[in-house]
Amino acid sequence: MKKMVLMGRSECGKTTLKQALKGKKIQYEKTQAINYFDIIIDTPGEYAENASLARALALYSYESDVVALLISATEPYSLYPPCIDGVCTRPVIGIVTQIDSPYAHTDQAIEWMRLTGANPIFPISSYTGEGLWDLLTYLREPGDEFPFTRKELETPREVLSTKYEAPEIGSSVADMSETDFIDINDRMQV
Ligand SMILES: Nc1nc2c(ncn2[C@@H]2O[C@H](COP(=O)(O)OP(=O)(O)OP(=O)(O)O)[C@@H](O)[C@H]2O)c(=O)[nH]1
Ligand SMILES: [Mg+2]
Repeated sequence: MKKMVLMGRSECGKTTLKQALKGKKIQYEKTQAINYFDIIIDTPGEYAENASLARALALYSYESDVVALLISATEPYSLYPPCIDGVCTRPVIGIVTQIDSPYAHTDQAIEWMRLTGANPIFPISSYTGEGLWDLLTYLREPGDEFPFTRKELETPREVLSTKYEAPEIGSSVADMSETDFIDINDRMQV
């Protein structure tokens, strides 16, 4: 599978997408640092929001095969300037997240993403699973076998916690290693 780095402002849904692509349940987890020991490199949104930290993102594009720019379909504006696909030496794809939200204006977000030069663009929902199979198929390399079927991937996830409905302090947090699916890394070669 192609190694992909996720970039985009805080709360656009990078970590949730990573959990959904790996077949896990959804549990809110603030990204504190870049995690690059994985087939999907997850970055904190602050790196995309702050000019000096953004330079670090450029370095992680070299660690990956594909750079994914994310924008939430609920965003009232776009963080990205036009034609930024040319600034890195990797293919740049666009991911429009949270298309299941009642506040989503997906067409507008796709248009903003198109202006960046990202291609192709995948509208997805990590909650419902919509669009995830197309994204995984894009990342697939010869010989890759997914540990779940399309139907399983597109089954709505159990959302254990969100940023706004966090578990109460003191209550136990679910063990994310206990999932219904096999982790995609179990069968993938990085
Ligand atoms: N409705 C809906 N909500 C989503 C979806 N994906 C993420 N969210 C919610 O959006 C909030 C932020 O998601 P995260 O995945 O933590 O966002 P992030 O981009 O990793 O944020 P940082 O780590 O701060 O950069 C959480 O409450 C998620 O549950 C989705 O597909 N649909
Ligand atoms: Mg995160």
